[in-house]
Amino acid sequence: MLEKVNSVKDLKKLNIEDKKILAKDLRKYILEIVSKNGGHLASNLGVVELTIALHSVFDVPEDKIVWDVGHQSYVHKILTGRKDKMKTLRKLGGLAGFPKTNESETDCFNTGHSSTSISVALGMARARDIKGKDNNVIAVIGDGALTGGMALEALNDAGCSGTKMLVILNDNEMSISKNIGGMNMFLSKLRTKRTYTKSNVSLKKIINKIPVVGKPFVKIVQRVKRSIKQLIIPKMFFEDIGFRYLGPVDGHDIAELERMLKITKELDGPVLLHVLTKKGKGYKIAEENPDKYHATSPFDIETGEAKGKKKKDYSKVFGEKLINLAKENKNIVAITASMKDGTGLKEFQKEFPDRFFDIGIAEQHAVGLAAGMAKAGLIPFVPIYSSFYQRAYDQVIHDVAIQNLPVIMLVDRAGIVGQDGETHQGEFDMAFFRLVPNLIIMAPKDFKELESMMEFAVKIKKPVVIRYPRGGEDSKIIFDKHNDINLGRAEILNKGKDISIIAIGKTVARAMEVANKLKENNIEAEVINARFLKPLDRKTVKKSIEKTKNVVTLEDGTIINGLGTAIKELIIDDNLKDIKIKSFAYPDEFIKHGQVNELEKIYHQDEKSIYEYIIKLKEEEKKKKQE
Ligand SMILES: Cc1ncc(C[n+]2csc(CCOP(=O)(O)OP(=O)(O)O)c2C)c(N)n1
Repeated sequence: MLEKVNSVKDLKKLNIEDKKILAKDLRKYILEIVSKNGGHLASNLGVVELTIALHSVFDVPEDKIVWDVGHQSYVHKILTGRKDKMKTLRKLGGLAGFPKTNESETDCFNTGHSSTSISVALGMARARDIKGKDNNVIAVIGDGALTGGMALEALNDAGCSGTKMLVILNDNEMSISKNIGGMNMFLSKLRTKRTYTKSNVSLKKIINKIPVVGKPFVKIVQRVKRSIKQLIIPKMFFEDIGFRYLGPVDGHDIAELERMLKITKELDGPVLLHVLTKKGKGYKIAEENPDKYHATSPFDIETGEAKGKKKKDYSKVFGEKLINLAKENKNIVAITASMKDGTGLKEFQKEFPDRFFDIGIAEQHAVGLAAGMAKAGLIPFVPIYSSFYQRAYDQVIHDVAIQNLPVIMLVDRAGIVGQDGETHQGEFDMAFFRLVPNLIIMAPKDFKELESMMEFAVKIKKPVVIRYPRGGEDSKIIFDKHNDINLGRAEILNKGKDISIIAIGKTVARAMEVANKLKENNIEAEVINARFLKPLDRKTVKKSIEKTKNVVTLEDGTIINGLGTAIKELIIDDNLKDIKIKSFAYPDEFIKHGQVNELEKIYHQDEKSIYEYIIKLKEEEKKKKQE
């Protein structure tokens, strides 16, 4: 059936039985693609019927469908003319793993971070009204994403707006792992009321068909039903805040979904349709382990086993070290914003369930909560991915830094992350944290140094940021010496007189690789592991620069306001003369998806580019001297 469907136009011609076959084909195709390219599997398998129904009832691009997070948009992509291109999913130059307006006019908004869809959809609906148009606007949001503050702020606004819009709550009881929190408790009460709304809606339709008395009568009946509903479902939250609530509806029943969606089209004001889906639906291995297959690297379809061996990564090292530290110090607690697997906290939760807090997709709250805990004598560790720390920026400044509270902020997936693309690249954290007073900002060169930095962070009793990349130690360089961590002190890893290579975090290993290669050309590079972006070890850096007069800085982040900027400031502030400096960092732009090593090459951050720059520099220097 999938062969026949190249667009939503083709889809709309199918009957329900054909659509059921199409759903099967779509699942098979998604499985085939994701097992090869990696990507978000379970969420997409869960929304196959919902996406078919949406595109059967609504008309994109006139109608606007805003996919929250956007990780579940694969079916949408396939049905909107990108079927064949799916083979390029998440690859360099290929389709993105999230909606992109420049990919298709049916992607009405770029997403990637959670909980944005209701705000955006409300904005589009208000714009529609002001412009006198009549298109539909739909936000598709998961129960996990609904735990995010932005989604709740938007519900609050939309509910009283009177604006016609549809929020589809795709409820699979899962965030990445099991969903948590008060909203989840509330939803679980609604989930059990399966039959209620079905009869409610059909009754309304029947009454509506009665001539003359129909419309006024239906209003009275609805009022009565609303009060009955209040009795059956205690505190009917959505209706209380101004939404018309419909559901729950079986999210794998295409006919029922289409029927309900058609009804929502006829209703004015904000409507919430509660859809129950199963994460991983149709692929048993993912149904049984929806968290594991939420996002996956390439795997074998038969066994579900990952292709290629999973190497130890920084998140795991962090999680293991935290357990050790917590055994010695009862004040240590851990907070995650719905990412316990990704950030390496799964085992910590098992070991210290009372000192572990999964607080939903709520990065702002995570940092605010940590600040309160720190003020009251605890030592909170808060690992959040770099790009999601953007959410908690004010909390870091206002709740943590101003009060100089000992919150330990682990910036996971810092730097270029690869295939998730521009919304997920972690290139900005050094830039935005560096300008915050009181923060101590570090990045380890390897696993061992991460452990030492964590120990140091516990001792120093100040706000600390430790950033580390996605993945593990991916260099041939093995550091055998590990100096103690001292506040604001860098370490010199290689002495040299010809050029200073100052690096931080994962780029330190690259600096050593380059230095080793330069040795073969009789160029002696001094390699400095900065360790601290803030406070910078001005003394060590200055001494080296004054000696070599040539500086290269390396960092896995944006060119603006990172290590390179800090060194340039030092050169100017301290009036160092005749210095040549080149900063290797990412340009002032959003970095698209692709493998990390591919992107490093494109942006000239790889070993070869750095090596060649230095060789050229030294050749030019030589020429000048000879002249
Ligand atoms: C601000 C932010 N924090 C964390 C994430 C990582 N993340 C991606 S999907 C997801 C879970 C979403 O759950 P839900 O909305 O229920 O969708 P499902 O995958 O269950 O369909 C999380 C935590 C994110 N994308 N954005």
